Amino acid sequence: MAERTGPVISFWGAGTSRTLRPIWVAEELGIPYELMPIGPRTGETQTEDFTRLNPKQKIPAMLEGDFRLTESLAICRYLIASHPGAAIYRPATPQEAAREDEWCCYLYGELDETSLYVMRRHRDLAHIYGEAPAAVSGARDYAMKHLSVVDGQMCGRDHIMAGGFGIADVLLMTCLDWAHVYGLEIPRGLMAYRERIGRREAYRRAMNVNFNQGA
Ligand SMILES: N[C@@H](CCC(=O)N[C@@H](CS)C(=O)NCC(=O)O)C(=O)O
Repeated sequence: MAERTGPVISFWGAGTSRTLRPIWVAEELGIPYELMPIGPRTGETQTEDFTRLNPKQKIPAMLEGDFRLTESLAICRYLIASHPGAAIYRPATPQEAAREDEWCCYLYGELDETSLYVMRRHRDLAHIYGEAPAAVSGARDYAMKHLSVVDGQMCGRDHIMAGGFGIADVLLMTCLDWAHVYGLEIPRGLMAYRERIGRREAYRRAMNVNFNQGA
């Protein structure tokens, strides 16, 4: 039987911190993929075809065969679980898995959704979700508080998990980039972390694909 060489995984969505995550993990793991670079708030998430793929009308989304998956974190987890290999950190014990999960829940819940996305909703997307200056400034303060907590917890480490670069770093880095774009002052230790992680080849390739839609 002829071996299948082309991409069997398709991603939808480009141009945001959330869409960068699966693209970056695929680049880290060397997984071939094709990208439908539909953007947020362009109307492309509202089409009938896309709504069939993701009734939430959100990006990113993934399709592999007839397996549909949404949620940036879930897609990254799936890519790592379904492509064994050493290229990315994988917890070896229940305790390590729990620690990594703790970080992912924390970063996703407190930085991504509760801080940065609140700022996006009530400032950039105020025409849809309503103007709420107090919510935006509260979210900004909240982000600053948790960036400082993360900085303290990291203690200058190269990666979140002692075992190496992993999914929690993907979440942290994409939140730091987002915070930077929003003009938040990132603590010095996290700035150094951001510079180090930003030198990863796979990150650079993914940034290029996600933001420039280049090869
Ligand atoms: N929890 C979701 C959030 C996805 C999300 O809100 N995506 C935004 C763009 S970052 C979106 O698709 N918004 C709808 C639209 O732009 O039409 C994830 O992490 O994947």
